[in-house]
Amino acid sequence: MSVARAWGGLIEHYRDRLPVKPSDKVVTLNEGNTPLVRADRLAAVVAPGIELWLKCEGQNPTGSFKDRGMTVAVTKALAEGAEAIICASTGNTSASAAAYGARAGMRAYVVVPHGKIALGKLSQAVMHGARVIQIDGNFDQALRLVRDVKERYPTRLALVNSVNPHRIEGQKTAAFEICDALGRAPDYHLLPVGNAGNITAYWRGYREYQGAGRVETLPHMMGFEAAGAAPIVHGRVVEEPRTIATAIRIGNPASWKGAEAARDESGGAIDAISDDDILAAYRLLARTEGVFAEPASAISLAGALKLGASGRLRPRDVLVLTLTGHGLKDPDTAIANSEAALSIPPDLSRLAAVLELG
Ligand code: AN7
Repeated sequence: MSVARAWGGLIEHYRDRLPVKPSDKVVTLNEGNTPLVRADRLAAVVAPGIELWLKCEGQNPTGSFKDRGMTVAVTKALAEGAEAIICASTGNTSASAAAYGARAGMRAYVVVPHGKIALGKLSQAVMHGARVIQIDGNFDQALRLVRDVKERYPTRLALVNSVNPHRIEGQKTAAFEICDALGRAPDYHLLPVGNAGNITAYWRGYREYQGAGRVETLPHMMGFEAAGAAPIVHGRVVEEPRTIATAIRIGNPASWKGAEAARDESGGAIDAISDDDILAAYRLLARTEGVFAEPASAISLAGALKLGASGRLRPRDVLVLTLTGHGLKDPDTAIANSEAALSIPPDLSRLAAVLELG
């Protein structure tokens, strides 16, 4: 009988493909190894005969894919002797930085746009003891600010946004996991695009696995921006990005070029999705498959529906959708987009009437 070894986090598992030295003390919450869930009921809605898989990144320790990059970035920050970590964030990066900062015993500072952070993410950042600094401005301005402060104090602070190359390195492991689970690369990989670090990371991961002979083919990378925050789709900076999907309310993505390279080298596309279509997919995903993802993540499904409707998909095509963050991150949007609870007295006949039994 073989003894299963507990999952020790993605640095332990993919160490030979990551920039971590044997002497680095690994800062981990056992992130990675997230479920890849087959979704046949949704597949039938998207296009006939396709295979559809959900990479459920909300099952990471802080509820988003950011933990993959953060374990590597904070491990390196600690090794390099930084006193503190800092990031700008639309929410999930701040939650992850706060948790990994706590784990490492380092101070964490997070700079966020005032009033535009989902409740769950803000709760995480404050609970893990990060100093939360709100600015009267958007994410792009917050990122500019933290890049400037990093430039002025280069050795004392570690910047843990995805402009930090260690973040991208960690995040590429999601592509490895998908290939390891499927025994091949998908035909299409669909994911949200905000600051564009993740699409850059996935593309690097798939190419690296192909280069190593682990997979033969590469997926078409299909990225989706919210229509009110779609700089890459339109080829110009959006000064005042707007969308219900606050995670991707970004008008000037740091990894713009990485996203374009992923799109062009893979024969993929980056498209825009309206808030109405994001919200419809958000509800459909939760109701059809029992998987609760936050609005920004649901854009992957909205994109799949659009791709299916275009007639481009063929039977037996394999699609993987990254669901980047857990639905519990943003309870306000969930409640606002669901039927209100019913209130009745504690009375059997009233309950039976509601159940259409009597
Ligand atoms: C759920 O937390 O930018 O294109 O500051 O939280 O790699 O930026 C979050 C981004 C998609 C976009 N889905 O990923 C932040 C932040 C969710 C996210 C994205 C984010 P990138």
